[in-house]
Amino acid sequence: MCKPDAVERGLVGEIVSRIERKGLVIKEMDMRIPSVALAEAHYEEHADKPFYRELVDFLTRGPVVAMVIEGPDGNTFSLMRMLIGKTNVDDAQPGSIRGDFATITNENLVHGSDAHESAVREIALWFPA
Ligand SMILES: Nc1nc2c(ncn2[C@@H]2O[C@H](COP(=O)(O)OP(=O)(O)O)[C@@H](O)[C@H]2O)c(=O)[nH]1
Ligand SMILES: [Mg+2]
Repeated sequence: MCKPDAVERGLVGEIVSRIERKGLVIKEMDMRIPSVALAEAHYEEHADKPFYRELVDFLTRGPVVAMVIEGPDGNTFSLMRMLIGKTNVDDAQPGSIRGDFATITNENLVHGSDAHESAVREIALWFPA
């Protein structure tokens, strides 16, 4: 998902281009402002963190671009996490999306599922059948 900061900064094309050039396939794509309920459900694993409210406010402040990305194996989430880079901007390597374009961890441009099961859960949330 391109988060609101990515849309605000005009980086959606750059991010989508990197996904395509990697050889991954965009199966679904939808731009929308998520409801608070959707943002809360999306980040439910962080519900007990001190930054949860800030995270939900951030994700709902403007449009995001939600995508379903498919690769040849069951490891697409892992390939995407490589493209995206580490969560903390101090660790995100140049060459990754966060490493090249993000300067603050709170606004690090992209969300990527962190496991196959997370991807299944998140796809059902964002693209209900
Ligand atoms: N405000 C705030 N946001 C944070 C902090 N740590 C992480 N985040 C944000 O919360 C998102 C979710 O955290 P996490 O699942 O650990 O990272 P990700 O899977 O790499 O996106 C991150 O992408 C950051 O945007 C923090 O300490 N404060
Ligand atoms: Mg995460």
